[in-house]
Amino acid sequence: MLNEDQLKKFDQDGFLIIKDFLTKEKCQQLKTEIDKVIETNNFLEQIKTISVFLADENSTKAADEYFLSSVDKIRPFLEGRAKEILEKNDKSVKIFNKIGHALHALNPVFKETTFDNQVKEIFKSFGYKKPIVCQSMYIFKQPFIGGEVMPHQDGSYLYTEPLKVTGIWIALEDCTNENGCLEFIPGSHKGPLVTRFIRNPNDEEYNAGKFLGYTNGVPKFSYDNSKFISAEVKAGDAILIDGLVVHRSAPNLSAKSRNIYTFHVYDADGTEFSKQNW
Ligand SMILES: O=C(O)CCC(=O)C(=O)O
Repeated sequence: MLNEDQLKKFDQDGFLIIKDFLTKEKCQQLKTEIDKVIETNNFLEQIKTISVFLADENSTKAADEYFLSSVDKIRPFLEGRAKEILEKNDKSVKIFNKIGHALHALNPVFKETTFDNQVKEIFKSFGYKKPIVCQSMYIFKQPFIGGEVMPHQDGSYLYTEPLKVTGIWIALEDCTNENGCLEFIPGSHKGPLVTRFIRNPNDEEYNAGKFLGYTNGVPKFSYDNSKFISAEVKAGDAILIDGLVVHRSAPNLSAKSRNIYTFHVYDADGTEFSKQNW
């Protein structure tokens, strides 16, 4: 269970670091498992035939379809520079950006971590009565080419009415300013949800392939850069993330990867998961 000080800090900042959430051995086990997932699913071969290079701001019909249908699958997504690297046939550069979005449901090792007792205790502390895991991601932040994650609120993508969504983000490697640790605007969860990312309600546009869009513009441009603070953490530490707190991560230009596992949870008791969500 979270203690009173931790709950107070979470309420004040909108995020909370929990030291030593996983052992170093467990972190290694998850890293080894993701390598197995890539290998056994033949992802490196698969991506040569899938001409989908997902880039948030450059969404195409095929990329949207690939993304939308990944909700109940274990699927690779590529770094923005992957195409260029594949074309050069440079095997030394790792190109997976993330694997999503159902490791928690389909892979026994990730399932065990996600539904662990200490996770259940955290959601009890937050007063969740019927916690539901709605997505999970393994994010690599590869050396040199790891892409930025633009400033956002998770509630924009995983909206419930009323909003009750929390992310658990677990560092599997040391995360620093050099390799693109998370950055937050403390207290920003007290503010409103700035925009939502929804399925296009206009049938004509939807049928023409414009599947997704923001209700109030791309969040990237909505925040004051000077307000962000870094949350550097060690391998095994976790960060709890309120659905409204503004956070981001910079590109990784360093030689060290920044692997993490994250999943998001909402309370199905007393809230409704929006049908407009991706
Ligand atoms: O790992 C990152 O850089 C971003 C992850 C994130 O924004 C999230 O899990 O909500």
